[in-house]
Amino acid sequence: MSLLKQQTYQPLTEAAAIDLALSLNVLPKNADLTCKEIGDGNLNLVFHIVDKQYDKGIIIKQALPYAKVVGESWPLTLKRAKIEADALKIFGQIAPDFVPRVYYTDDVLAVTVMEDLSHLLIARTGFIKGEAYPLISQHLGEYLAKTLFYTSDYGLGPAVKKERVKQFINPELCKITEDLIFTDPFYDAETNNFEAELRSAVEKLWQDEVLKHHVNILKKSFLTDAEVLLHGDLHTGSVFADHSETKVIDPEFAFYGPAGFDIGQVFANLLFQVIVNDKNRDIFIKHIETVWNVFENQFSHLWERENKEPLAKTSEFLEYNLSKFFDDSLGFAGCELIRRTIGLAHVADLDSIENKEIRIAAKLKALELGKNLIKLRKEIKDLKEFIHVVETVI
Ligand code: SR1
Ligand code: MG
Repeated sequence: MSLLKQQTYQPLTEAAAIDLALSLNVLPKNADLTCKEIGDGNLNLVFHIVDKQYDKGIIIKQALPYAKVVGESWPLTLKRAKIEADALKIFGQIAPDFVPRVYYTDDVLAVTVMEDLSHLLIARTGFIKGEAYPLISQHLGEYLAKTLFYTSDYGLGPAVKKERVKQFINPELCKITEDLIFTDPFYDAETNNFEAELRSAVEKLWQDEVLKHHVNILKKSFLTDAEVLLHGDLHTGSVFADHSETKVIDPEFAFYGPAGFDIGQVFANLLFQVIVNDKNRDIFIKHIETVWNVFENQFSHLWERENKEPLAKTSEFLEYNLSKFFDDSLGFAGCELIRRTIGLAHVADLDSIENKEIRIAAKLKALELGKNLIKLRKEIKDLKEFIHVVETVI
């Protein structure tokens, strides 16, 4: 039976992914297709299907009913495929240059068929290989300004926004973030994973009551501040790039939350390169500055020209919002730095450093910087002071 008519979920094989591709009419009818499962993320299967003759491809992404990174003992909702497809469509309308096109979705198979981006590289992988992608920060700043403005009360109007909040209720994926970013790294949880050499620094974090109070405040913001439709997992493994293009993928963690969360994840994942990449350190500091400057400029422009709330257009209220986003983003960046260093899901920027002494030194810096950003976020008034705090640690 054709996969399209199946009423039940089944994980695809490479052969089944080819059958599905052929039945969708998104590739030429007589296509000679090859397929490879290339998923290297924590959660899903990703099939890359290529038409050898015309050198054209598509991606079929399928959610598994469990978290691949842990195994079948960690069940996970298939509904995240619909959340991801819906978010890709919305972000694709708002910022088409930076989002892959979606060709087909199937909620039963938990499948999204989308544009092949294999001419690009995952940004984290490129960074580790020494690439710096000159336009990535300009593009991410623009992506953030557009997606965070046009999904807010001020870009959508409160009634439509409330419908969206309902559409993107995403409790299981939010729980992963609540646990892995805001809870587990701050006590002796089983999910944590770190080298013995880090233990004394980690135990200091666990005993730091002031730090944990700040993390509680940030977690409360994540739980309750339904400001904008977030990507929800905007690290550099969710970005494809080359010297001229940037595409943001994988919004399965999308939900209505605080705008600073997406910005903070971008900051933190660029900061890993500031910490480890001696050669390109200044370029990555510049990238961080550019993300914020482009975001601030373009968000302000949209706020002033497209605001649906006439009384909200004042420069004081814009400033109030930008200042909240900035403070929040530093705190969320701090939590991301810490959880990627000692929590369940690490980053290759740190873990791929072969020399143990250098790796441990880099991880200690990530922990120190994370802690400082969380505690000092409200005292850090602008980009200059932010970069100063970064430079005192590295
Ligand atoms: C069990 S999922 C672990 C991590 O992978 C995803 O990409 C998110 O970052 C999540 O926290
Ligand atoms: Mg992902």
